[in-house]
Amino acid sequence: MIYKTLQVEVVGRVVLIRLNRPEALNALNAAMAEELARVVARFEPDEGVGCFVLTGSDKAFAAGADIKEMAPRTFIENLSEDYMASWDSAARLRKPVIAAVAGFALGGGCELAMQCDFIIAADNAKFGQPEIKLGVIPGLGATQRLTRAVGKAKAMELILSGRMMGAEEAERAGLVARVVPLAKLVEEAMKTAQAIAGMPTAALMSAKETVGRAFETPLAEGLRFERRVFQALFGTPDQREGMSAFMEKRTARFHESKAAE
Ligand code: DAK
Repeated sequence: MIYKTLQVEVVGRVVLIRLNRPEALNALNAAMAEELARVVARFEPDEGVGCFVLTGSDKAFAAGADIKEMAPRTFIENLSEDYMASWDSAARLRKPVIAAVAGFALGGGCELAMQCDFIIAADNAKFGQPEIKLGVIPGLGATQRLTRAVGKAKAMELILSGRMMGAEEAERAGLVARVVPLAKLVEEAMKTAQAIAGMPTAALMSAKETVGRAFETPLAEGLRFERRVFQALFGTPDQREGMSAFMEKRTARFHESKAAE
């Protein structure tokens, strides 16, 4: 498939998606939302795919929603078209997705990274929610996801001031899983993604869904859900294979002949 705003590459069991609008620092526009949705629809059901990596360029993961496209919009248009609602492809992925962030991740760009399961950041990454400077507020999840990730004090400070924070601060605050040198960002993210993609698919998808429940349910309900999913995984061949391999002191064979075409 040919994409105008993305570059897509399948490496082993990992789909590497690069946002590719260098002229606008990867600002998120309608065409990109539509193409990302197509990539997800194409690869998510593929048994040969175990993990996704979403990245940008060395200068920008994404500098936010496309301000030039957004500026003339009216309230009625936003309401009737449910503006930006189609930017939920990464959040809807049921297989793991890693954001590999270098440079600017601002506004909708930071929110897109937060839709992923975790963020690996280059040492030059800068995260921020500058919408306040444009007379609006975050609209793609930051008031909720950033607050859950870094706590109320830091989320309020970032959203109310529009200040950017660097990679080290973002890691200390819990927004970022790991910081790596810029030159190694994609290599490290791909290495992590290949390791994840080698795990048994049903367990991966179950683990992702169950951790996600921690943000949506009371503790007792989340623990009950976790226990039921744990119990159910004993109905999968991968549980037999994983535990047998351990006892036989050999490497488990989970995905033979299932690499994405
Ligand atoms: N949109 C469009 N073009 C952008 C852009 C953006 N967000 N960011 C950068 N560009 C363009 C610049 O206009 C420039 O284009 P030319 O002028 O060369 O044609 C080119 O990219 C290079 O940018 P700069 O020359 O500005 O580069 P610098 O290195 O000097 O500065 C910067 C980099 C990232 C600090 C600066 O570009 C900047 O401040 N960019 C805007 C950052 C920003 O405010 N982002 C937040 C956007 S608001 C919603 C959900 C979500 C959203 C909205 C609604 N609903 C559910 C309703 C999301 C909103 C946002 O993200």
